[in-house]
Amino acid sequence: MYQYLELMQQVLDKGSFRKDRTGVGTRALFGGQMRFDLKESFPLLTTKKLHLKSIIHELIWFLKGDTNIKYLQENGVTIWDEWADKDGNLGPVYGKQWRGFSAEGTYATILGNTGYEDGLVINPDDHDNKELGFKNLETTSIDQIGKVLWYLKKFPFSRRHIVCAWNPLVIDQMALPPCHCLFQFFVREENGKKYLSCQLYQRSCDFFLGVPFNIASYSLLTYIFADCLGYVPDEFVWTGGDVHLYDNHIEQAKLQLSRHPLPPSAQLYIRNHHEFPWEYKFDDFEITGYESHPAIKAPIAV
Ligand code: DHF
Ligand code: TMP
Repeated sequence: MYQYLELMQQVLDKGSFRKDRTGVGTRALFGGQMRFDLKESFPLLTTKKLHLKSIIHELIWFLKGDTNIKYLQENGVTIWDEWADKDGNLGPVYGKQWRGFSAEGTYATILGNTGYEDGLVINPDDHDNKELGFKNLETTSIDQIGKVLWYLKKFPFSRRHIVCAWNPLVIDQMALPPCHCLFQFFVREENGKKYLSCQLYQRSCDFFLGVPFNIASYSLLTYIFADCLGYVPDEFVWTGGDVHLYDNHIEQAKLQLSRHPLPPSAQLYIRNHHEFPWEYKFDDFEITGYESHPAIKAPIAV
C-alpha cells in the first residue's frame, strides 16, 4: 500500500487545481497506476479503517445485475443513497451493464431531448430509422460477466476478456456515469497452474474515499472469478485517469500520510465454491488478519 501513499503524495505535490462538477474543487493528476500482488495478501488500506461490509455487499449487488439501492439498504449499506431517486433507482448503472448491456432506454433518451441528437447513431428526425434502431437495439442484451467467464474457461489466453460498463447509448440516464468503467482479465500458466490477473481502468478517481473501495472491490472480483474457474488469483492492476483529491479531503489525506502503514497481512478466504460469480453471498467470504489505523471521516462530493 506504499504505492497508494506515494500516488497520494504526488497528487498533493504536483496536482493541478481544478474546478469540478460537484463545485468542491480538486487537485488532480492525469494517469496513474498501482499493482497489487494478490498472492501475497488481500489489498486493504491500513492507514485508515475500511468498511468491508459496504465493499462486499456492493460487489454482490453489481454481480446480481441490481441497480436499485433496496438490497444495499436492507444490508445496512448507505454508500449509494445520495444518488438514488425516490424509488431507489440509479438508472442503468454498473449492474445493468455488467449483466445486461443493451441500448434499453435509448428511445427515451432521444425523446427526452438530451441536446446530443445530432451525434446519435439514430437520427430522431428519421422516423423509420428510429423505429428500426429501437427494435434492434432494445432486444439485444449481453451478460458480459457470464460471457467473459465462459471465454476465460474456453480460451484462457485470449486478449479479449473485457467487461465495459461505459455504455454511450444510455449514459445520460445513469445517476452517475461509471467511474470504474472497464476491466480486463489476463491468464498465465506456470507449473501447470493458471493464474488470473485483472486490470481496471477508472476514468475518475476520488483518491481518498472511492479508490480504497475500488481496489478492494476489484481484488475481490478477481478472487471470485478465480474461484469459479479453479485458477489462482495473481495480480490486480489499477489504472486511473483523472486522479484527484477533493479540497475538503486534504487534511484527511495528510493525516493518512503521517501514519505508518501496517504489514499487509489481510487474507481472503472463500468458504463456499460456486459455479457463477453472481451466486456468491456475503457469508461465503472471510477476511482475516486485517489490522489498520482508525477510520477517517470525510464528506463525499455529490
Ligand atoms: N462520488 C464521489 N465524489 N466520490 C466517490 O468515491 C463516490 N463513490 C461512489 C458514488 N459516488 C461517489 C460509490 N462508492 C463511500 C465509498 C465508496 C462509494 C461511496 C461512498 C463512502 O462514503 N465511504 C466512507 C464511508 C463508508 C461506509 O459508510 O461504508 C468511508 O469513510 O470510506
Ligand atoms: P464525475 O462523474 O464528475 O467524474 O464524478 C464522480 C466522482 O465519484 C469522482 O470524484 C470519482 C468518484 N468515484 C470513485 O472514485 N469511485 C467510484 O467507485 C465511484 C462510483 C465514484
